[in-house]
Amino acid sequence: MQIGLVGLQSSGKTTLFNTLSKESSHAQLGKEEAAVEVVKIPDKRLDKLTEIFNPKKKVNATIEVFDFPGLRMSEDNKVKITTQFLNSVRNNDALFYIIRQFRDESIPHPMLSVDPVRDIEFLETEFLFSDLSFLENRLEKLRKEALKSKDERIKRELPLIEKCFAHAEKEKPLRLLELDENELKLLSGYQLLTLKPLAVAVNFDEDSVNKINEFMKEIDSKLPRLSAPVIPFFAKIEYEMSALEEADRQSFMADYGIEESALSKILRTSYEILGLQSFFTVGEDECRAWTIKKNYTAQQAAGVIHTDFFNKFIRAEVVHYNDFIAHGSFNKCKEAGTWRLEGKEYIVKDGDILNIRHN
Ligand SMILES: Nc1nc2c(ncn2[C@@H]2O[C@H](COP(=O)(O)OP(=O)(O)OP(=O)(O)O)[C@@H](O)[C@H]2O)c(=O)[nH]1
Ligand SMILES: [Mg+2]
Repeated sequence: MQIGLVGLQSSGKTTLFNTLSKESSHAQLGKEEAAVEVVKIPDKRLDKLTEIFNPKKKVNATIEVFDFPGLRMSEDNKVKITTQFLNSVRNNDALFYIIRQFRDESIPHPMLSVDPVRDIEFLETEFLFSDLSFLENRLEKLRKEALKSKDERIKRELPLIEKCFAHAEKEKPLRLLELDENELKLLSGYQLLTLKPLAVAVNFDEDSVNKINEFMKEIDSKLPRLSAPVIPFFAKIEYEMSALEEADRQSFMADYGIEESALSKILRTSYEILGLQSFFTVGEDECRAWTIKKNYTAQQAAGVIHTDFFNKFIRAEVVHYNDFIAHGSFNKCKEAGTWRLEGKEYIVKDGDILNIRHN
């Protein structure tokens, strides 16, 4: 899974990005290309399982985070989005708008004033225009083709693109349009920007903690079509904290009234907007967390571990993490009836511990 941090220049993307990884920082200011980091997803349940099984290896689930260069003012005093930028952003599975709320005279804003609502609207509008122009071209092409071809795909796609275009024309992001699984499949190759799962992360300065509630209300009333989670964070102090040991960081965070780190919020929100969950595999060799979509069957989950496990799937041994911790061992779980053998249609739950039986 890939998530992209996008926004205007100097909104705090790279500062946030650098808190994601404590070991290294690959990002550089002002580069044309996005920097990327593979971020380990912290999981207390995996830590606990590792403690119990004492395996040779512990493998966290990971997510790739892309830090995009910010949008800046061009020579005609306007902030512009290039096609190249849009195309690289398109490759992400989900987007995070990184929006500046902090005020600092020494750091100029590319639109010359700090106005988070305006900045969110700007990104939304640009992305919507990009989708609209794609849909318009596609529509024209499909209509021409429909006249001379009886192709099944064209027949199915034309009304869908018409529906999307009519929706986007009303200046509504495509994520607000109700689409079924088949329709989403037909659209998936086009990588429409306003159809992507979105979250908005707002970079507050440390003195503004008490303004957050008011700000959230303002977003709700001024941007009713946003329909994306809004998460406040504090790039600067979180970056300073990221160098500290865990215990010191906890007390530092408490001093500022920060309940959850930006990293944790961003990863949790990514899972939410992408509809993801985790399952575990355990053993003496390895304890591992895997990422799958919600509603994945046991067979699909097996396929994430290995394609052979999908093809040669027989059954899955399943215990939920909570049951395992409550009873202490697989044998105790068997006695209690919480250890089960499930077939390939079983819908995996977040926190299931699986062992795949295969040919
Ligand atoms: N005062 C203050 N400064 C901040 C805060 N967050 C970031 N900065 C500063 O703002 C400047 C720009 O931050 P970056 O993280 O590089 O911003 P960016 O969004 O990556 O910028 P571009 O990549 O150029 O678009 C840096 O000097 C940061 O130290 C903040 O919360 N408060
Ligand atoms: Mg940057």
